[in-house]
Amino acid sequence: MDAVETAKSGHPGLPMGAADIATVLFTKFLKYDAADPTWPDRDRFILSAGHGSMLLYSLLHLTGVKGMTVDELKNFRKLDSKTPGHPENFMTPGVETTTGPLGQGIATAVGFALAERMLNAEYGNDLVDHHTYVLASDGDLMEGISQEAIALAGHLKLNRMIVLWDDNEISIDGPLSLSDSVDQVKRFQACGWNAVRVDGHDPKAIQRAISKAQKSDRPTLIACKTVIGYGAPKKAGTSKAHGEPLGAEELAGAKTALGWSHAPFEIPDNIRDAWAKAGKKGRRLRKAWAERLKALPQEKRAEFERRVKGERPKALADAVAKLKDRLVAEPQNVATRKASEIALEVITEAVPELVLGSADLTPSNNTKTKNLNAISPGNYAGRYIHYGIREHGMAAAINGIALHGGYVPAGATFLVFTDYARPAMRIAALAGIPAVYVMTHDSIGLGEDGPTHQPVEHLAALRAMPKMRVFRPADAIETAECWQMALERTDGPSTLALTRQNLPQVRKVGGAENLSATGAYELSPANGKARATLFASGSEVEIALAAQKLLDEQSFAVRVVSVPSLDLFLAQPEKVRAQIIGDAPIKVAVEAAVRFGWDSVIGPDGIFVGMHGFGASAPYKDLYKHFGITAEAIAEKVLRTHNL
Ligand SMILES: Cc1ncc(C[n+]2csc(CCOP(=O)(O)OP(=O)(O)O)c2C)c(N)n1
Repeated sequence: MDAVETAKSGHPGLPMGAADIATVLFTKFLKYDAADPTWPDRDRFILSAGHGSMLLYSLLHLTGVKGMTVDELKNFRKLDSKTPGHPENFMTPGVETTTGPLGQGIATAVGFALAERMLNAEYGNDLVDHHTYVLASDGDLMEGISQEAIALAGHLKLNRMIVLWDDNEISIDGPLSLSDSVDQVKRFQACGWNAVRVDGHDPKAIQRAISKAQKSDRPTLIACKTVIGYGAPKKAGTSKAHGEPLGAEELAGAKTALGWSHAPFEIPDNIRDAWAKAGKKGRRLRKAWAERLKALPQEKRAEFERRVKGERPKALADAVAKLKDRLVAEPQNVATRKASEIALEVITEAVPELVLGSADLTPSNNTKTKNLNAISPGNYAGRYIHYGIREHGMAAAINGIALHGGYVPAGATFLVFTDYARPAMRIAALAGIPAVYVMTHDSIGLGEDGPTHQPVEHLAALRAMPKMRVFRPADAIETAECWQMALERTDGPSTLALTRQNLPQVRKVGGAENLSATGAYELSPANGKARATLFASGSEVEIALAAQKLLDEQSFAVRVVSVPSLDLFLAQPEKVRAQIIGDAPIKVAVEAAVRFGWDSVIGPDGIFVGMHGFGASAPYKDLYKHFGITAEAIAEKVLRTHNL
């Protein structure tokens, strides 16, 4: 109440209404040690309703997490505080994941709970044995993503996942009855969960429900009936308690009603001591765990530590270099989705923490290599996840798997359906989560499925997302290089845009040097002084090379620059960019997508050969002709511009 009042903004209602639930959880159940909020075998607590952040910050402060001082509470929502408006895992010790967009937390928690079971299957109960608790609000459960999440968790029998629902029947517009009449208990039960109702202000009832949930063979929903803004004389139980400071009068009234006579931010010693004790509750367990880790054979221990720290194995670079040499010796004219599979055959061996999966497009995405076994309900020894047709749920689960630690997750669907996954991909970018998205069928090159399935604006939209890296490799060698960069990246997500259609192998050199690392490089120099530069990505590199040949035949020298990652290229120092862009007077960009973004390379007067609207349904070669993305069209445009 005091922090929200001081900040003059924020959400007091949830922290006040859910304080009883949180107190039972943190003092009686949560396995954690405030002295080490990153201990790998801690229970995870995820505040899905991120707007109630002050509840989480209060808990971190009271239990004694280092750095979470009372001053941080006083600086709630101020620049550079550890107490931003919504929880950010990269700013605040003890915050497991960024939440705020409703539904993301509960869906991310599925990934946490799954990663726990998978790591347990690899390392056993001695090292991995914890729960994932979620505090979710009405809004979390109304969002569509919650359905994908709970259906997946129920199907996989993720019994370490326990959701405490702050069932207060209030949202921003007023009573929930304005817009919702779902029986959530029945919905969760239908999805394979235990679901029970308790009085959310009865600590004993909450305690009994959590105890029972811990013994279940299924995930559990505990619907905790609460009063939003509990204690506030006029605002309790109304939407007025949701998202604004209580105001002096209401705040004073609430303190009286709750029997609290202390000054703002003042915590009496007996209460502080009790919470500090709760914060130390897991210390003995953590120390015993550390002893068990120490007792492991050196190699196994080092591998576990490497994985939970998120360090990549040295074998990755070697494996990719070897593969590239093999591809130079035996060129593969395959779709880049197939090239990705070829790369994954060796990369999955080199990177044991890489976990793949698809939203029901496994045979199209080519993500399941022969050496990977799929996990199934109750059997988590495997590295492949059938996410079902749940792109959004998949992307959020991937965030949770990565944040849990021990794994690098990659999920797949068609590039056009990044729209269905985008809110979770945005969390990955914002929170710096190293997730990989394998997005195949990346243009009109997918052909007959038509414009509903043909992405045109998606590359630009993903490139516009800060910290998202977008790769669009041109052949099998670039695909291997892009996979290497995606996996070596530990500070954010990567999207691999891959073709359905076959492509020739355009790269002639292999070796350890990753030519894609600057995002763009000269693939084919001009035969003489270049009069134009053709920049192309992915499947259009082949077309640019054909145009180069046509122009060469007319004694018009042009160079071709392959651009496997436009955003990475644009992030290079000016000098590097200038050198690769070169000084040929005519600049052409070729990409079977919209122009947005390419002006940074070719300028507003550069020639763009690509898409200017939605695609169409036809065999892909006909589409390339229809939309004018051909070598002839490029050559003709270059010569016309030259002759102007
Ligand atoms: C995806 C998304 N849509 C909208 C919002 C804005 N918003 C924040 S809280 C909230 C609903 C509040 O109701 P509830 O979830 O029941 O929380 P409570 O009022 O109980 O705190 C909304 C619509 C959001 N944070 N995320």
